[in-house]
Amino acid sequence: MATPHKAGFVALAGRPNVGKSTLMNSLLKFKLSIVSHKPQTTRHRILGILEGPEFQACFLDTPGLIDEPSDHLQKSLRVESSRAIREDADLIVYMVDAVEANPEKVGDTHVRPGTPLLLVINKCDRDVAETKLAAIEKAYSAVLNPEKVFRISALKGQGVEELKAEIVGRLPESEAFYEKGQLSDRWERFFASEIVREQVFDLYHDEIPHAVAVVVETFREHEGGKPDDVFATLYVERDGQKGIIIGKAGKDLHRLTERSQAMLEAFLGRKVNLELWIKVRKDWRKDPRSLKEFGYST
Ligand SMILES: Nc1nc2c(ncn2[C@@H]2O[C@H](COP(=O)(O)OP(=O)(O)OP(=O)(O)O)[C@@H](O)[C@H]2O)c(=O)[nH]1
Ligand SMILES: [Mg+2]
Repeated sequence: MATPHKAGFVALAGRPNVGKSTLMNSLLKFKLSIVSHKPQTTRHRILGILEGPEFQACFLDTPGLIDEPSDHLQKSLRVESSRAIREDADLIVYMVDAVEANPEKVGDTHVRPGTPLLLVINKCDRDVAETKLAAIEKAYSAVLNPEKVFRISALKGQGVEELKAEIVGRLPESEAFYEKGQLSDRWERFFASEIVREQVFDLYHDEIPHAVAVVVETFREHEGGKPDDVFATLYVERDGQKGIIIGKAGKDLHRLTERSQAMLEAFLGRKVNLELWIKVRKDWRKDPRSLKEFGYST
């Protein structure tokens, strides 16, 4: 008898910066989700599909969970995460940062009982004492009651194959949810805006990356080898931020455009002509209408 097909949704949950997006990319062996060393990089639930002939694991990368949202954007991020974790997931992979986690202060994990959960202690390539790892495992297990605990390095790929096998083994029997061969439910336009945002996280400091929203206005493909046109607007909250992004004689904006274009070309596997425009939308993070316009759920 043929093995029944398995499929399900696997939410990657945890505080900001623990390595959720890095793990999803490592599982997919493809850089789908943007990563930075600054917290609150991911702003949407991002679907990444891993499949084999007999399974389809639909990973949901989520914005890092924060306790007290301070503006509408952060509220929107929390809604996205909660929905993925509490409503969509057949399995939760809850990630903890081995270096940053404080086993004495687990706090609210935002996870409600009822969905099977794997506890993943990430960044184990860093120098962390065994006593600390054991304390993290104990403290988080007491709150989350995991089916199993993994110690991994998403960055180095250590332990990722074992985790993947466990996840696939736990998928419920089901038909595929998405057409086979599909990698995500978002399109090139979305990933183009994310790639620009990743470069903003990389090149600018302090509040700037958090104050930028990227909207792709035009994505025009051309026949006959002419590069695709990608025109995007970067919204910032204040005039001063616009000046910082542009830099002296436009130098910084030029560097941002150049780097984003190279990354986008690598992602798409074809040439693009990227143009970026900067506009001020005062305090957009506090304005539900702007959030909606920029593609955030409200
Ligand atoms: N040393 C080490 N660094 C890691 C590991 N996994 C992720 N990182 C780094 O941790 C930082 C955060 O990684 P992300 O994948 O963006 O974290 P995230 O949980 O998606 O963060 P948010 O989207 O802000 O919630 C990046 O600088 C990663 O390179 C790991 O296993 N080891
Ligand atoms: Mg992320």
